[in-house]
Amino acid sequence: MGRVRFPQGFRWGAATAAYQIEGAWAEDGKGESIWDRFCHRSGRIAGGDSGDVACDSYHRFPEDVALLREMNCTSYRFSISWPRIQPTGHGPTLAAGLDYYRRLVDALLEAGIEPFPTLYHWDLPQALQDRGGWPERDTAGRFADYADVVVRALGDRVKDWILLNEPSIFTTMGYWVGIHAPGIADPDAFLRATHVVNLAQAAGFAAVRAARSDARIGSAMAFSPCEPAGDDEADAAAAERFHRFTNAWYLEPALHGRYPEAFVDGVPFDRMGVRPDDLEALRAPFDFIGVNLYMRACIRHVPDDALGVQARPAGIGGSDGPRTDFGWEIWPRALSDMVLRLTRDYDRPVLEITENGCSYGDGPGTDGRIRDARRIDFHRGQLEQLAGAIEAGADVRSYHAWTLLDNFEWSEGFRQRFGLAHVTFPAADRTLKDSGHWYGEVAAANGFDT
Ligand code: IFM
Repeated sequence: MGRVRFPQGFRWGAATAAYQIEGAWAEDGKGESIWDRFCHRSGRIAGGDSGDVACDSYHRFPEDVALLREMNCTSYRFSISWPRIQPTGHGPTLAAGLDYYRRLVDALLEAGIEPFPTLYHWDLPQALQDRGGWPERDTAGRFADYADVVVRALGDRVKDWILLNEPSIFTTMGYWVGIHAPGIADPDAFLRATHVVNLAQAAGFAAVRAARSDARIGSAMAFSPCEPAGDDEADAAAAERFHRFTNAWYLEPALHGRYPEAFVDGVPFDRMGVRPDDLEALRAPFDFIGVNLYMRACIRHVPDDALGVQARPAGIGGSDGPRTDFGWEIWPRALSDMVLRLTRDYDRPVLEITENGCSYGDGPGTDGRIRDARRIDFHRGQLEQLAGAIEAGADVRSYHAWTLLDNFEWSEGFRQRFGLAHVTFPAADRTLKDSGHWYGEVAAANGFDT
């Protein structure tokens, strides 16, 4: 028997996002977000679900804090709903919205849990979408103003800030594939959105730094180590292009003021709307990189794509590992491979694991207990790999399981359950699963036996 250990002071946490758990979608003056609109009107969410009520965390957050405490968590990653603070995305702020997050933060601090908020986890105010959304340059400045308001209000109690959650995903799914809000499928709008989001990231970084010089600031990126799907050189080159296009597209601009060479015919600056002085304005010298990781990507060369990256995943992960109930391949090495690549490529940056988890539908047995052994196996496998990467030199400071509660899983509605705690919908009653109890033991012991 061996022991998987983590460094002293390593932070154990769980993650959530406002639209996925809060509910109260139109309460206390909150504005409409693109997700409110998309759920109410698009007809594209499984089961016709929406985040109108979700886990009702807007009213029941003390129960969330109690669960975190029961799991010995020392960190909680949650997100702040922009339209709860600025209903139309600019102008006057809502005292009730700021007050809600103040109460949440205070409850966390009182429980000995560090608040780790994300400023943008996909719920853009609909009014900003009506003015063009992320493809519109002005949105970058609006985001910086919003970041300034929030950090001035909460910065006396919150030290660590995540600017954006998974920019590659919300731009791709929202503006290119169109299955997430705002439901647009337009490659040119997508390309412009990627640049405006990078401008927003840098402007947001500067705003947070100006409001609190002692803040720790980063973004949470969706990472997947990219492997060639086949043996030929074309797939190998495509895998590297795809890595640059997904993993590095929001990192290279922030850390080096440049776009990576992801396109076969060069970066499409014109289509992206890049202006002469823009590249320098993209810099955001992060204090940490947030790592959201679920799977590896196995990439094929495709000569006929509309963007010019000429690379596409051959499936959801690879085809060798077992799958979660969502159909995602389980490949624990993906986490260590990615963490070690970031460690090599960016000169050993501070890394925070901001999301990692799996969807399984296990519900309560007749005795009420939720036996989700597969989730325990999943986290165990990932954590073994993570400990190995730390041993090999990576500077990883925390691990946040996705997610604290079963919640609204975007276009999948409530049918995918990623939580360490089971939630009944629509009653929103919470019960810790076996995995939650196990996670609490790991957090308390800062490791586990193998
Ligand atoms: O639920 C999402 C989360 O909002 C962003 N990262 C991936 C999770 C699982 O799909």
